[in-house]
Amino acid sequence: MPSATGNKRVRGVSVFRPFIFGSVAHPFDPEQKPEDCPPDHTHRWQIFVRGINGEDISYWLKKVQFKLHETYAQNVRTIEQPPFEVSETGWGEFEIQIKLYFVPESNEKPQTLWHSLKLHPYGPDAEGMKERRETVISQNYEEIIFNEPVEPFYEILTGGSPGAPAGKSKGKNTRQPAQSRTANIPSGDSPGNPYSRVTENKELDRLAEATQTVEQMIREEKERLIEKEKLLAELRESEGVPANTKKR
Ligand code: SLL
Repeated sequence: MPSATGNKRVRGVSVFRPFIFGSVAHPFDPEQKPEDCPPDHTHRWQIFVRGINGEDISYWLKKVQFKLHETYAQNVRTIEQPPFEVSETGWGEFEIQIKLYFVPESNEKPQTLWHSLKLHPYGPDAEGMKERRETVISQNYEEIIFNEPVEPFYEILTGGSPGAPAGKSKGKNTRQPAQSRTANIPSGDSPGNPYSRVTENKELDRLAEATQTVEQMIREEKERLIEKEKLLAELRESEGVPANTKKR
C-alpha cells in the first residue's frame, strides 16, 4: 500500500506517455501450415501493447490483460511483463479488450482500450496484398495521460532508469547521470516504426492543407449563396413574390 505521502498528488502537472497497440496477422501458406494448429485456422496473429520504437514502458505499465473471443480456450490472457503481447492462430476477426494495469506506485485505476483484430487486408491495395499473402498490420499510436500523478509515480515517470549503463570518465567507472524518462518520440522514421516527429509534422502539414481547402470551399459556397440571393431578390423585384409564399 502506498503511504500517506505516497498519495500526495503533484498539482497542476500532467504527464503523458506514448505507446502503440494493435495487431499483426500473417496468413498461412496452405502448403506449409503448422501441424499443431486446428485445420480451420487460417492465420497466425499477435496482439500487442508496446513502446514507440521498442522503448521500455514497463516502468509505468505493470501488466496487460487481453480478452480474446470466447471461442479461445482461456480467453482472458494476462501478461505480467514485457513484451506485452499474445500470439495466437485463428480464422476470424473480433474485438479484443485490452486492459492496462499501471505500476502500484501510480495509485491509478486500470484503463481499457479496444482493438479490432484485422486478419484480412484492407485499404486501396487490399486485393493485391491478399494475393501476395502480405502481413496485415493494424496499429494505433496512443498517449496515456496521468493527471496530477502521485509524487512517487511522478518520480518514476520522470526519473532515470535504475539500470542505466555506467559511463566512463577519466578512466574510472562512474555512474551515468540517470537517463531521463520523457515522452519523446524519435525524430525520424525507421523500419518498423512509423511514429516520429517527421511523420507527425507531415500529418500536421496535411491537416493544415486540408483546413485551407475546406476554408476555400466554404468561401466559394458563400459567394455562390450571395449570388443566388441576389438573383432571387432581382427576380422578386421583376416578377413579384409567388402567390403561395406571400406573407399574409
Ligand atoms: C466472426 N465474430 O464470426 C467473429 C468471431 C472468432 C474467432 C471470430 C478461432 C478460435 C478457436 C477463432 O478464430 N475465433 O476455435 O480456436 O468472424
